[in-house]
Amino acid sequence: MTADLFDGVDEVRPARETIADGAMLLRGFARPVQHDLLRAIDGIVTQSPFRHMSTPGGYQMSVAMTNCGSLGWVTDRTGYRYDAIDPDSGKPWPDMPPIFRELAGQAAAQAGYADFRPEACLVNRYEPGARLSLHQDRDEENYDAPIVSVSLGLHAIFLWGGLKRADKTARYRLEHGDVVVWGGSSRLVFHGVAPLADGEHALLGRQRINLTFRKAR
Ligand code: MD3
Ligand code: FE
Repeated sequence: MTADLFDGVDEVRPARETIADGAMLLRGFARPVQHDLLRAIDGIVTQSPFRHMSTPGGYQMSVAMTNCGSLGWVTDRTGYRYDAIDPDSGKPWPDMPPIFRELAGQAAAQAGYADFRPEACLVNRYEPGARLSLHQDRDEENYDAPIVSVSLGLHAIFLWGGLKRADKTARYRLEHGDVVVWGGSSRLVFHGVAPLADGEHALLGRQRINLTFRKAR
């Protein structure tokens, strides 16, 4: 076989990289639908704009958030929870766009999780300097389903720790179009995002948007 037999193969079969047991990085997996995703995000944000939520500890998050789907993740002074209602609009979160469902389902299937049907999609917006400190995702009722995340816009340095907060962290650069499926023994690993470096992305400008798909119940 010659090298040129592989030319173009990456276009249809994205590179996969295993980050840890159960955690698979699909580089560029979302690129073919990038414009559809951005259009869908615009629609969501028109109904439920990005906002900086407060934590139970009284801090305002540097990451701005909104949601779509039948449940959305929210935090306020009383705690973290999934809620069917956007507390700002008083209305249900925007429907999950079909392109979101399809992308999340196909990514999960690539990583070996058939029939992933998330009802919650958290949309995180990072501007330069915004960060997410080390945490576990534990607000879901069961941890059997994976979480699928989609990175768009400026790259982020993703911090990947262990099952204890003090475990040392590895760093991964997540770029525009990268999709990660987090399941199995990776589901409860501590993780975070380092302060976003300034930059200018051709499609998104000075921001990074991350979609996080979850089965909450
Ligand atoms: C690993 N978001 O919303 S996505 C979050 O880039 C969150 O906005 C980050 O962590 C972001 O909770 C990271 C990657 C991610 C999401 C959930 C995970 C990694 C995960 C759950 C378990 C293990
Ligand atoms: Fe998280």
